[in-house]
Amino acid sequence: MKIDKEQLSDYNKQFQVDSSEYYSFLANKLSGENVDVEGVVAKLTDFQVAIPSWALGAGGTRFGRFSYTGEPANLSQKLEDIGVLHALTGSAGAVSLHIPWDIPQDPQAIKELAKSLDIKFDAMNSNTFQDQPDARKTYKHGSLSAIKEDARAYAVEHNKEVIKIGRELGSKSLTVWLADGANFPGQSNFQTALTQTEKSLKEIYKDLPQDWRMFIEYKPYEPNFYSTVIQDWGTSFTLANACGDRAFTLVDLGHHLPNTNIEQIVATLMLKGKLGGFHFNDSKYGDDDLTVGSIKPYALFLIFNELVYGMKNNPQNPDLAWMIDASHNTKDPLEDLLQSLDAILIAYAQALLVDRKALSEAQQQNDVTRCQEILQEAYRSDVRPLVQQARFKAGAAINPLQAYRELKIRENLVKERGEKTRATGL
Ligand code: PSV
Ligand code: MN
Repeated sequence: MKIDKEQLSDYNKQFQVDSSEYYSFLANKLSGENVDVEGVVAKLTDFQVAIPSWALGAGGTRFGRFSYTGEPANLSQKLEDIGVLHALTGSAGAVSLHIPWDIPQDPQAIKELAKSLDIKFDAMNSNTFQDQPDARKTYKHGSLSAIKEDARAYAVEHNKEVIKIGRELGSKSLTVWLADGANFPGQSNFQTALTQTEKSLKEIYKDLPQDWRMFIEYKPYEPNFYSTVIQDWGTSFTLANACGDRAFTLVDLGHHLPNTNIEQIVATLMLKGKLGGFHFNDSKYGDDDLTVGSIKPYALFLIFNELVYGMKNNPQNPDLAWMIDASHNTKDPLEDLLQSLDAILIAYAQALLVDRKALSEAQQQNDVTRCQEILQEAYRSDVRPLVQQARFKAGAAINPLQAYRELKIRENLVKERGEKTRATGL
């Protein structure tokens, strides 16, 4: 299913007057405060977040999964779903493929389809956390860290294969997330596991094309519940440094123990020029993969505050690869992704409004109260007119979720695909 631009601009007409009055009011106020409003809107329009190929179907837990109706049954349909998100929001112009769940059978056709939908191929994700039905070696006792040499070599080969597939599509990065770890104390030797992991990552890195980057994702627990080999940003940072200039740490918001100061991690990594990728989601307890901004919007804002600061002040850090890494167990996956995209842009817009000069002055004077006021002033601003304006400029829907429902997109997808299709993924 494809949304045509004319259909959207007709649909937008009913909101245009309201939205521009609302926008003018805010724009006047902000201009009076020396905010470059058009600059902020341009940044919002440019911001593109990749949608992972596993997020278009319903998610589940180890206790089960309830499918959603009209789920995409193959990669082309997944791209079409991302095309719908991108047409509605103007900010989902990339896909992040997961191999082997979504190996393109006909790369050329997939490339053309993506191009027609204005979708780029962002980071490729390898998978050494599951055995495939035709697997020649098992990852039961680890992959890149495994004690058995043949399991490690098998996992390294898989990552090289993922790079190869990514090259054909025009991707420029590889994300490695390792599920490796231990369920019980004594099960593995921490130092050996880390040493093997570093060796394996270096092997993969050798195969990385010059214009590619490698992202090393960390996670404190799950699926292993006693220890994880790459448990935190420090471990990932050490490994990235050992690999070389094109290896970076990837921060997934759900991969922290409760109350971790993620914004400080972001600041440290950007200062060191080592933050490469970012996975958005939200959580109450652990790696819950909930809709972005649904539980801790202030934390999201504080994280964006550091990202915005880093993007402005840390030329040593590369442009980031943004991706939503959420799962939607009971909602329509596309509606959930629309809500996440909205929350991301809102937090970004709020962070762009922080009066950095005033903040720096207040910090110089140790005016703690004023520092807090400056951040909260930005956080408490209703920036939705700026986000709407950015979407309007991109020719997207002013209210994407409402448009999605009123244009009856899910109903049309069900008509096209049927009730019982099932998307690949966890
Ligand atoms: C692991 O929890 C993770 O965050 C990694 O990014 C995976 O690629 C993704 O979720 C899907 O399993
Ligand atoms: Mn992730």
